[in-house]
Amino acid sequence: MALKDLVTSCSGFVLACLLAITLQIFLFSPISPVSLKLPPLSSSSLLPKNNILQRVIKLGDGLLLKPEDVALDKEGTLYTATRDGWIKRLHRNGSCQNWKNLNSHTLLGITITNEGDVVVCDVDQGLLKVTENGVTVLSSHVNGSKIRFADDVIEASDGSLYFSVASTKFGLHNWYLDVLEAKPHGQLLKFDPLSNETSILLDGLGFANGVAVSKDQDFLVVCETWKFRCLRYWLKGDKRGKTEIFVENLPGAPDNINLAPDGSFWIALLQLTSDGMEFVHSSRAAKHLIATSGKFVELVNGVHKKATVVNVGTDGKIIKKLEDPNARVMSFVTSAVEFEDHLYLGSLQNNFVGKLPLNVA
Ligand SMILES: *[C@@H]1O[C@H](CO)[C@@H](O)[C@H](O)[C@H]1NC(C)=O
Ligand SMILES: *[C@@H]1O[C@H](CO)[C@@H](O)[C@H](O)[C@H]1NC(C)=O
Ligand SMILES: *[C@@H]1O[C@H](CO)[C@@H](O)[C@H](O)[C@H]1NC(C)=O
Ligand SMILES: [Ca+2]
Ligand SMILES: [Ca+2]
Repeated sequence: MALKDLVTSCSGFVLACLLAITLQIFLFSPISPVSLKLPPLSSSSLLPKNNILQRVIKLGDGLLLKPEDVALDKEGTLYTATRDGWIKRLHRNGSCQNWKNLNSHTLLGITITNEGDVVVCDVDQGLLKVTENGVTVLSSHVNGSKIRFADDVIEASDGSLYFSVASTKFGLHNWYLDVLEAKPHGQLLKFDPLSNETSILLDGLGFANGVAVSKDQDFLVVCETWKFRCLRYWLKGDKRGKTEIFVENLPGAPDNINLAPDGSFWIALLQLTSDGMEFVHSSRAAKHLIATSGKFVELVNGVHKKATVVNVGTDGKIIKKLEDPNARVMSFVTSAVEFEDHLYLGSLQNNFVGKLPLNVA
């Protein structure tokens, strides 16, 4: 065979292989992506860099497996749901108690009601109530469909429970595919404890995550992770039932949000993309390719590289930003709760709750 023929047949073979791989990637892709606009870089340079989150004290180190969210009751007992299915309690005297086992690896947002009950989101089962006497499912269906990926919950003073569904399409283990697809599959739901009914308040949200109620109970804030913004949903007044942007172009992708005692909010921000991988979000072809392998997704996903929380006023202005810029002590911080001049930080990477005195911040 002449060299020329060999080159021709080889390149033909290579071309056929490339075509086969491409078809494979597009036909069997788990996502049908669109382009995602990342916030302008200027939004992250507004506030000075710092490493304040490296000063946390580690609570329950090694005993609390990836505590995504934390809540404190009026007495100062801390509750968190861990990856091994426990609702654990940290008492003021420092002791860590395995309180209730819910036999689930997918417990996320947690809150304490005015009556002192614990309500927790389970990605698989929906909204659960946990008391000394046991566990009950409060809400598992909405509008005839099973609730998938309940993410965060908050109680309003009238007893209504507002909770988010991050994605009706993807699950907790492949949540990043929702980011890559960049189509809004999130919802804001309401559970009415008088009728036991669940209704859809907002649909088509970009990974609906943290939910908080304002100090005056006049609005809700719900965060849309890959839209880098949070929405304000009015509960009272002329704008009741209306939605507007609360804060946008956040210097990170918002996860949980919690009301601070002064009426402002603490929002945990995720570094959604590894440095240098931003181009993936504007290329449908790159997204299809990345979605074929968990290893590729890990390369693009930047959540383990950093920790950031911001304090945002009721006017939607960022007041403060606290970071661990190189994940030396904490990364993938998913929640920040203020209680008695300290911040308590949950994470889907660390096996402790971080406690930060706010007088150093
Ligand atoms: C800490 O407080 C809890 C709750 O009051 C109690 O059950 C526990 O025994 C205490 N542990 C220690 C070491 O004092
Ligand atoms: C409720 O379900 C019906 C029937 O499946 C559907 O047409 C409708 O769009 C749903 N409503 C909402 C708000 O999702
Ligand atoms: C709501 O559920 C609770 C607990 O299952 C039950 O006791 C109560 O009667 C229910 N209320 C209505 C209006 O169905
Ligand atoms: Ca929460
Ligand atoms: Ca969350």
